[in-house]
Amino acid sequence: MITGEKHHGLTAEQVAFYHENGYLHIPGVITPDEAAYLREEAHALIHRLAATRGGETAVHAQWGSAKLVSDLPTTLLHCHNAQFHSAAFTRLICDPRLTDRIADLIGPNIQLHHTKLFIKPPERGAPFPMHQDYPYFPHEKHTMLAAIFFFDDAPIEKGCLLVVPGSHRLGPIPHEREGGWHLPVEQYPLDRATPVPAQAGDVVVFNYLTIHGSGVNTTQEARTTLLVQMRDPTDHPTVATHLSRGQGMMLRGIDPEADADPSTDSASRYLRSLQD
Ligand SMILES: O=C(O)CCC(=O)C(=O)O
Repeated sequence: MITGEKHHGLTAEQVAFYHENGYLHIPGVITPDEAAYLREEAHALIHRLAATRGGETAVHAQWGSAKLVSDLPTTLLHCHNAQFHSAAFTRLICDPRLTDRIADLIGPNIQLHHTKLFIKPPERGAPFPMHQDYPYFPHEKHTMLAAIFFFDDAPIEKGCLLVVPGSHRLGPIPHEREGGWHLPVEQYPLDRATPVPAQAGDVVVFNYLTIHGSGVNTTQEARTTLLVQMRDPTDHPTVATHLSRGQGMMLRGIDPEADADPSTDSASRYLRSLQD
């Protein structure tokens, strides 16, 4: 049933934890059965893409800087904006069990920036060096956050998310660009960050200023996730970068600026005004 009513929410403690620490682990957002279904859908999609595009390397997305934090020959399988490939992901990113909770963090109107499906393969799933997401797509008000859905369990040894609690309060920090925006690996080693192990069906949310990364998957099972990057629609980009198909789709509430100018979404409108 489609309704504007709010059915899900975070506790006052969860909201305070997010604002204090810059991240939040929300257990059981979807059921284990749903997570298992989406896991199959994710693996089928990656196999389809690899077959269509001429092999697994066509869906490899490991950052060049991953080799700075691991000597293993690691790989990462990836699909950008998975909702354009399977309606299961479209339904997921609009699901009020996600969006009602995100509304408690950034307000009632939630706009999609992009999604990323990641599979860290068994024994060699690639790490992410510590970084903020800010340099990839800077915005004015810093409402931007990521919610990672876990479709299978992600204990520490599977390369779970790692965070530096409270680091969002530092604001934007200079990054190294080579091999993907990342922080100096000697200064921000993975083993000094706080692990956020998760179970199938959980969601971990973090602000784009929160320093985060993840380790190598050394287990016998793949780690399968969908990262959903979202913002308040009135939080505009400050640089014309990282635009992608589907950006600006409303996941919850309204886009007050689109109501005033229906020709395009708020991000494109703002970028057009920068170029004028
Ligand atoms: O999925 C992960 O382990 C981390 C992903 C990440 O840091 C990113 O995409 O910026």
